Amino acid sequence: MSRKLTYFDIPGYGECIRYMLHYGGLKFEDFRIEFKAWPIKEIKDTLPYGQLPLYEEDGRTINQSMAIARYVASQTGLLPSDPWEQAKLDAAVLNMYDFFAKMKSIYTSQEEEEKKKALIEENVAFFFSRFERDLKAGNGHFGGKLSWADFVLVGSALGIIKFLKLSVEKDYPAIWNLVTEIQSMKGVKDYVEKHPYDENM
Ligand SMILES: N[C@@H](CCC(=O)N[C@@H](CS)C(=O)NCC(=O)O)C(=O)O
Repeated sequence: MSRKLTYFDIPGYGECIRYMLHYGGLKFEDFRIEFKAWPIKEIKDTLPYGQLPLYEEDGRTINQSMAIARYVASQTGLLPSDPWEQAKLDAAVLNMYDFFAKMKSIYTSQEEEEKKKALIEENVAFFFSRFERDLKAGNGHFGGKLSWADFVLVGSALGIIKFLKLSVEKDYPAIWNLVTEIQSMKGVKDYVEKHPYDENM
């Protein structure tokens, strides 16, 4: 089976998909586009909605990071079969997605740097305290056992934190336990060693 993930050379929306593909041992082409060189019109114009990530499998293509992540989760044992459990995890992921969207809108806004920094800190505290609470309620995992929601947090939410040059290690122990757990897993460990968060930012 041929698989290709096209995304930027940064962590962010697409990073959790890379983590899951490595976790599942699914071979794929990790096609990276230089974020600093974007927009590249010849590529952007070919994308269904002009944005990345894009995932291709045996000639079929899907966009939307979380749709791709959920599909890859279904192929790697990270999506439960029970519809209620699935919905709970969808909600956890969409809570994180609200965080991504918030960060993106602040980061790209015209606000003064100082105001942006304050807004980012305020929202990180709002969301991360809730992610921490939800992880504790699930004994260390969203929904009680390892799933794609955990990978979205460690791959993408943390990737965004690092991209913004923020540090949340000290304040959120349950989150950091999960980071350690996932980043030590076979497949993910080798990947993380080759692509530390700050390599290309
Ligand atoms: N809803 C989309 C949003 C994708 C998105 O915002 N991608 C950003 C990078 S994280 C992008 O392609 N930015 C470049 C652009 O918009 O031209 C998804 O989750 O895949």
